[in-house]
Amino acid sequence: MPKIPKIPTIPKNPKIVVIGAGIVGTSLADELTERGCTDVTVVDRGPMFATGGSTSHAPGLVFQTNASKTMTAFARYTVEKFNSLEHPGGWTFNQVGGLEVATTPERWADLHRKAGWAQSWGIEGRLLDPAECVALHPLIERDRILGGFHTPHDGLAKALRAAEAQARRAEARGATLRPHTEVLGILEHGGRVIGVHTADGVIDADIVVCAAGFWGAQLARQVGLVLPLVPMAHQYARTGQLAELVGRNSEYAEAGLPILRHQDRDLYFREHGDRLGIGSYSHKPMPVDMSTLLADTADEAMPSMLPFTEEDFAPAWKSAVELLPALGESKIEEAFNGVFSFTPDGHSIMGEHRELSGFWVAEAVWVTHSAGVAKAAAEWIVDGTPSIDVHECDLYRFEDVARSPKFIAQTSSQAFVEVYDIIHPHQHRSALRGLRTSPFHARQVQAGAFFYEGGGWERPAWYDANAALMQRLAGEGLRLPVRDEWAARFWSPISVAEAHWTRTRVAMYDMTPLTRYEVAGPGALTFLQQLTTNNVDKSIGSVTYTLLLDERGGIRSDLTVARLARDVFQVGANSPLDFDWLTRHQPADVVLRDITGGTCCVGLWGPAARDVAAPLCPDDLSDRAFRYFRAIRTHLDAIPVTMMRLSYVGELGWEIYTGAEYGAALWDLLAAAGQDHGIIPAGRIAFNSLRVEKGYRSWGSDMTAEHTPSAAGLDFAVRMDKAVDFVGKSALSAAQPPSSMLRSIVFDDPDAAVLGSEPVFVAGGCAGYVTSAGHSPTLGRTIAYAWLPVAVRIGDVVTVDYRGTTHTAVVAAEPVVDPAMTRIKR
Ligand code: FAD
Ligand code: THG
Repeated sequence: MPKIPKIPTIPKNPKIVVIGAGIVGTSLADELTERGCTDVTVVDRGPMFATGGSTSHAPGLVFQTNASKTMTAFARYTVEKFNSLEHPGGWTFNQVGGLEVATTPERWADLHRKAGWAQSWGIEGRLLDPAECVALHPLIERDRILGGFHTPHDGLAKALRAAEAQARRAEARGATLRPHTEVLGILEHGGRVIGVHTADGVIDADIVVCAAGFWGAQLARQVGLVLPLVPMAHQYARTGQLAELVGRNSEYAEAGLPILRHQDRDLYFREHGDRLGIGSYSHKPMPVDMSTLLADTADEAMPSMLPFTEEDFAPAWKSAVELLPALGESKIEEAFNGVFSFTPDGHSIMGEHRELSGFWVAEAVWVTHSAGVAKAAAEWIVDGTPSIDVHECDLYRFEDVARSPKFIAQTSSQAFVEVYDIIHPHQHRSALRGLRTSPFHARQVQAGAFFYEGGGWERPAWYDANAALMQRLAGEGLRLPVRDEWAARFWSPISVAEAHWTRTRVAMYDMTPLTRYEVAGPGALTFLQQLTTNNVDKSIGSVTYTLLLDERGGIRSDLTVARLARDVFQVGANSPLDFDWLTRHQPADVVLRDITGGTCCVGLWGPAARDVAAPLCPDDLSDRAFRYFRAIRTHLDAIPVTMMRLSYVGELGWEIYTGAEYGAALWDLLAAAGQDHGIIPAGRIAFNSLRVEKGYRSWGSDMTAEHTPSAAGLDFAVRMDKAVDFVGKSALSAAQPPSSMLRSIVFDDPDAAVLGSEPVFVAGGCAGYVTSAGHSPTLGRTIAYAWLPVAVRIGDVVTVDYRGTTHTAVVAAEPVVDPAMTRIKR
């Protein structure tokens, strides 16, 4: 059997050129050389190490806690590493701790949420009352604050020393440092990078890593790569001497007070000896025009320092003085508008160019995450797979819709505005909406849909037209949960009625945004067999649930594979990352097409689904004729459709696919045929609750590449005995049993709500975290998935901290609903 084309392997000790000697490039040189890749050349257009890039004047505040587990892990590694670096000039990390204060009840509540993240991701921290905050940071005006969140292991990075220390260590292992060497072009041959062109000539390379900071987008564009980052100016100012600080800090230490955030006013603070540094995000976004940047900064020593715009700082200064009255005696002595990268989602950008082997990027990285990103990038380059899940930072996570200059500019500006805002997990962008709509959109608007946005798609969360069901179901004994104000945002109890209605009657769900591909050609079967864990070599009409693993055995995605003809498969996938992964492995005899656009899908589910569809269909839809996990091409009335008998909500019914041009007719047909059966349209919230109670995982939140199938409870989708070796199989064979597992937990309080990432405690200690949750209409309780140690047993009681409120929950046997599959197979 032919082997799948492996992602090209690199020579044993490849020649690597790293463009940029900022904190990212130097950290990368260190990580690469540590892994035995010693033929590394770091080039920078500037001097080393005050190159003039963002690193040269980053004040170096490192707050580790982030909504993202991965970003937090990157930060934690950076702290660990910088704490151990040695530089003749002095410290590289000053662990003064971090303090975030709240001046509004909303922020105070949000700090509880953040304290939860810290526990979930293993960062030490404690919520403090105002007096405790002032004890830690005596400059704070006690009466201004409601409390604070203190993280003793956060602190200040001395970014330039850290860069130099890492670069020198790399140099000692054989790396070459070339300051004053500007890369003018990337050289390629036959789809591979072969070097870089500089003013001083060519440097040969097997691998080129673009770590050029906010210049990276320009460089990448030369090789046809869109990097969604926007250079943005951000104000940083230093006061004159403050009497309160005189004598507090030695010249060596620079700072002793915790780094401080006043996020209600978009400000942060650190000490510089007896002065204070103030960073402000309170001004309007100031995207930088790269074409005039050099001219704009011609008088500056640093091309990433723009002249200070005092008027933009005025409100920040006022707010700063309110929080720290000692500032009133002082004034700003030095200030600038410094430039660094913002991305649409605030995450970094890393990965290898798909069309140019050997061209890698490590971009839009804060000092905070720099060593963590560099480590993961080095593992990726050297070993082929990073040891931690990096999908949130993957270069190929962006949908086409998100790659226009307009989208990138808008969303990155918005990311700047919101950098310190309290962001609800279901808060969706308001600009650039309506870009991708299913053919059902007009009907959904008519039915009063409240739309979420995902991948550019408008996705109904619930329909106001279903409001009347609430009363009706209340009459049948359905109890609607009462949510707290935070959990009730972007949510409606109508969704509970929709979910219940699906379990008792029938509903139609817009599944159009479900990513789907056609995989066709003589090599299609072998290709899918070699990339996925389950056996997809089954009869025409079979549908298989299967996993994509990486080489380390981590779950890259979960898919459904429908065999529509001998050599034609339809794959139901999760994100653009799946398309990227398939494309990278695609052999010449396979055609891969993303057919999401141009087609549409309705999920028709509920006990009455067959009664709705059967009269419309020339084929026999009985359980005997059309079995679970089978697919057919047929017609509903006059509309050509592909029907797949499967259901992410765990009910009888089908996913019904057709061309986009038939979409509106299909919707109307089902709505009319379902009228006598009480059919309703139902939204994402109901959809999610139903799949959680049914035990189905959502890739990206419940499990990621960090987890193996057995840990995620998905061993049933892995055929170790399959004739074909699949990617990740050998890693699974060698894998240790997992130490934690994904479990279902059911909350005692029917009104308890959790939204994800909350810490879970067993016997008083934090043991894991919530991934996703919903209100189970069947149990009348909130139900969630949580990663918990394997020792935790079914029936054990756990507690969950939700923004400072403790909820109790019980570990439940899975699936909580319909373990016998009697609902779905009837
Ligand atoms: P850079 O440091 O910009 O390095 C990129 C290098 O690439 C540059 O040296 C440049 O000369 C070189 N280069 C570019 N193009 C070429 C080319 N064609 N050929 C050769 N060389 C090239 N982060 C935090 O974590 N905490 C903070 O408190 C913080 N505060 C900040 C405050 C300010 C005012 C600013 C401006 C940034 C702040 N940041 C902070 C962000 C942080 O500084 C940056 O995200 C980080 O330094 C980026 O590192 P880098 O190595 O990617 O980029
Ligand atoms: N529909 C289709 N494709 C998809 C999804 C979908 N691909 C991506 C994502 N969703 C995959 N997730 C799941 C999760 C569970 C199931 C289907 C897709 C499912 N599981 C059965 C179970 O666990 O009992 C399958 C059992 C079996 O292997 O037979 O149905 O929503 N098209």
